[in-house]
Amino acid sequence: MAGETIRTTCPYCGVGCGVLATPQSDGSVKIAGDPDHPANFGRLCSKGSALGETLSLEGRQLRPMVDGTEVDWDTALDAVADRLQGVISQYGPDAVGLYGSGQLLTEDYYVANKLMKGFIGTANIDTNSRLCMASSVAGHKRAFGSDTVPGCYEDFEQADLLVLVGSNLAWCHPVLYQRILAAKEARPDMRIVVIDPRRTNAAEQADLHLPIANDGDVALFSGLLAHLAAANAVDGRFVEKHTTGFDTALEMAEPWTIARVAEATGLSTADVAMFFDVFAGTENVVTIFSQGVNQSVSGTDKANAIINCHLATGRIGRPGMGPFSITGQPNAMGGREVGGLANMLAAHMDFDKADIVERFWGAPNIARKQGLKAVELFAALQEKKVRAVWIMATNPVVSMPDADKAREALLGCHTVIVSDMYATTDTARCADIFLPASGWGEKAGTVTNSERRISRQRAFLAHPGDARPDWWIICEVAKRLGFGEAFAFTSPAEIFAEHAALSGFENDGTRDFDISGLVEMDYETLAPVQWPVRAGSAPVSRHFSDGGFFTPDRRARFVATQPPPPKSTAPGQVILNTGRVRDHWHTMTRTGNTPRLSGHYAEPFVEIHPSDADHLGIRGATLVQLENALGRAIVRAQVTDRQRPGTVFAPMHWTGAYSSEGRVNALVRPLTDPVSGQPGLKMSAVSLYPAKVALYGFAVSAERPDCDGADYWAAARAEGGWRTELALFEPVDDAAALAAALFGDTAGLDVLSFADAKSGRASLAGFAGPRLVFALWLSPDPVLVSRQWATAQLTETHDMPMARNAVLSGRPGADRPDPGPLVCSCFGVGANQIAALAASGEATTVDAVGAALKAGTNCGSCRTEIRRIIDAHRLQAAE
Ligand SMILES: Nc1nc2c(c(=O)[nH]1)N[C@H]1C(S)=C(S)[C@@H](COP(=O)(O)OP(=O)(O)OC[C@H]3O[C@@H](n4cnc5c(=O)[nH]c(N)nc54)[C@H](O)[C@@H]3O)O[C@H]1N2
Ligand SMILES: Nc1nc2c(c(=O)[nH]1)N[C@H]1C(S)=C(S)[C@@H](COP(=O)(O)OP(=O)(O)OC[C@H]3O[C@@H](n4cnc5c(=O)[nH]c(N)nc54)[C@H](O)[C@@H]3O)O[C@H]1N2
Ligand code: SF4
Ligand SMILES: [Mo]
Repeated sequence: MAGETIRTTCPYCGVGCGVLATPQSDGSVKIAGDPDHPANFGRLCSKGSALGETLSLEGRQLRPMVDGTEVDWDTALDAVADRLQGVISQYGPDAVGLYGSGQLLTEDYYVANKLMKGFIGTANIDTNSRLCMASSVAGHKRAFGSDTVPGCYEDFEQADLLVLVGSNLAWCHPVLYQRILAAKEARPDMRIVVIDPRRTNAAEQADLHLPIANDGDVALFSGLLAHLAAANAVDGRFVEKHTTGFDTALEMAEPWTIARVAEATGLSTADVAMFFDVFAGTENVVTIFSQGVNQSVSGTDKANAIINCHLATGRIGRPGMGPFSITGQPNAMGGREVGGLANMLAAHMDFDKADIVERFWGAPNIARKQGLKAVELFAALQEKKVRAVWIMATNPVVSMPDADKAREALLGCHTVIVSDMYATTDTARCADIFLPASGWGEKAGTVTNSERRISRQRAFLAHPGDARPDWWIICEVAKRLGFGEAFAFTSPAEIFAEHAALSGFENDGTRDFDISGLVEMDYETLAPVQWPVRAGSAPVSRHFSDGGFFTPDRRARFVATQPPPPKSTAPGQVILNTGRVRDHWHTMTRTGNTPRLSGHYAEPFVEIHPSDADHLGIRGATLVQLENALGRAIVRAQVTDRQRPGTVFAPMHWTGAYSSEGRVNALVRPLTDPVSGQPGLKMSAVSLYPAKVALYGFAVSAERPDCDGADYWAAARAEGGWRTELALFEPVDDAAALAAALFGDTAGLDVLSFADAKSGRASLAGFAGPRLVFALWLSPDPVLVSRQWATAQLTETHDMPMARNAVLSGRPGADRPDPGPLVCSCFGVGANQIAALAASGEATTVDAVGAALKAGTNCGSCRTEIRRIIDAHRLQAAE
């Protein structure tokens, strides 16, 4: 039966878009952007639009498991409590740890923190936000005395200059990027500067791209501070009245002349000067920063070097201006509010406020000192200082630096408890106890987005099987540990009310985070609201325009920053930079289930500048081995001048579930920022070698192939089945035997085969009636078959011998042209289709392409790629 439309919030990025979910009578769920939500006003990106396709129960583990056996909840919860209690009794509370996630809802997070820091009595609870936001948090606290994002999204639209530092907003916060592009279209004078070593999709639309050398940011913003002073752009009144430390910071910055900055950043003096001039000369400036800032061993200094420039010019907290740390996960901000980080307590209180929290909770065992931060926690697991760990809503075997070591630490640990929806994640495979969590659509609570806006997530599906929300699981364990009274919550609403009350408890305006005005509200109908919401006052959108910082003297602090010494790599090594692609979410546990989101990039890859590729003997589309002392990975080479020479880029997404050796974090060093403890995930030295491949393969199949026998594989969902890249390091003589190993017994199928001894190419295709069951193409060189076309054959009918032969030969017939690599995932439009339109002159603008093919007309995330294709044709035509 079709259900009513439920207003909820997207579970992916920190934009926090409102979503309308309407269950349909056929069991599917219709997804649309919520036109009334102030984050997105109806827009959704490719990931948000495809949410309906991630709700299938396929692959879900719906019963608890203890030591590999399915059990009921009582047994599982007793086992968790017994094992934790056993470790605590023998080794003390600091021998247990909890590793959580910015994807927990505020209510889950609140009880997790309360249990650990107030009742078990250890601050060993940290989260994947340590890998994500910790340097921004530390930078905010150093400058403002509190972890406060001063502005709001509207500022992006009102700014005359937007500076994106280490942020690929076009792919990682697509709806905000679309809002910015729309504002720029309305006000073409608006300028966008992108500071990123790679020419990203965000950089492609910018007025100025500064391809900065990795970790050149502190030098750049130190130089900018010196320039602002020299150019008389400093707001003397603001600095005098609301800040301290300006002179020392300036003194440290002054040696950073444009020439020295250029040298340290690898930028031209002209580009540096242009950036400094436009920054100095524009009052309405917003600087958005993300993981190119945070994920660095100088991350906190980068954040402060940026904030210094905004404090110096007084451009903070007023419309259209301010430093803006953009959050990654849907509830990265909520996690900071409840104290999910090991160095914070709760409700933005530090450990010096432990008495307040102790009183409020009636806590028997309040933690009074910081706990272990993520990287330290995994080191402590390895050293057996921590003997039991509970991992919730994160996949550290993929996402932690030195990921092989993280796995080893878990495998050697006495008790590993994992709460997830899927028991097949690389991390859940290390669990002694698996707890089946309810997922998006099944659970209810709140999330806080990048602009401090709290929105409800609401359930529109029943809990499947035994799956339960995290808050419930945590409270049940707390009861079994003897803390029943403090965890007697029966709903997320009750938890939220307590969280809101704590934020106002003994606050009196001394702490930024105060939502005491929400204690009495109706949780069910709560509309999106920005904090603070103090009891009796209106919500506040912007902070600090008139000082009022949360330091003891209410003044902001300039932080004198010193750029890190230049990094050198050993001869033959390059710097490995890592990050995200448009359509995948982290370790792909959800986006990997949808054909629509698996087509844009279907394989782990590394982007290499042509000069490095030449030098290293690496050809595009071949396989490359990345290696260093920590580990190795094998991925596809993409040769592109969008890279800086000397650095390569690989996505963080691929896991052991989707590839043989695509987990790049096996190579990422666990070095951390000294202030925030955040690891520098974007800068590891690696060596690159061409992989010694004897035979490349590509396959499409109705069922997932068994790739155990392949030396390299990467499998991706496709409409109608799977598409799989393969490679073998030794030659194979019997292609039919290989096909049987991959696809099972082929008896019963009509199998066509082709082999050419001279070229070494071979192919096989198996049909059941008109349906293609599998096709396999083999070649000593990378297989030259159009992936989009080949994949589409899984859903075509093949009655005619000609159609079957076309499959075998891997060549599209005239009746079924090759659409080319996927560009628009919403409407399945490929690059060749767009190029053909551009070449024919029928469409010369992105909108015209949209009118003809619909591409780019839903979420808009692919519009920059469409533009690139059109521009390439313009250039060709002009040549
Ligand atoms: N599609 C998609 N969107 C997502 C996510 C996802 O998994 N997929 N994840 C979400 C999460 S949790 C997060 S944290 C955000 C991350 O959002 P972003 O931070 O925008 O994404 P990243 O790709 O990790 O890194 C951003 C850029 O930093 C650049 N960079 C690397 N080193 C440096 C440096 O030293 N200086 C400068 N200036 N730049 C550098 C990289 O080249 C990269 O282009 O995305 C969120 N949104
Ligand atoms: N090299 C490199 N490494 C990185 C990064 C990088 O840029 N480069 N980025 C870092 C950053 S910013 C981040 S945020 C991390 C992300 O890394 P992870 O947090 O490890 O990645 P996810 O795939 O989002 O993991 C979330 C897990 O929680 C499960 N899950 C989803 N919803 C729920 C729920 O409600 N309850 C429970 N119990 N489980 C749930 C999902 O199935 C999934 O297994 O990666 C970090 N690692
Ligand atoms: S931008 Fe996309 S992923 Fe982020 S919240 Fe909005 S719809 Fe979700
Ligand atoms: Mo993140």
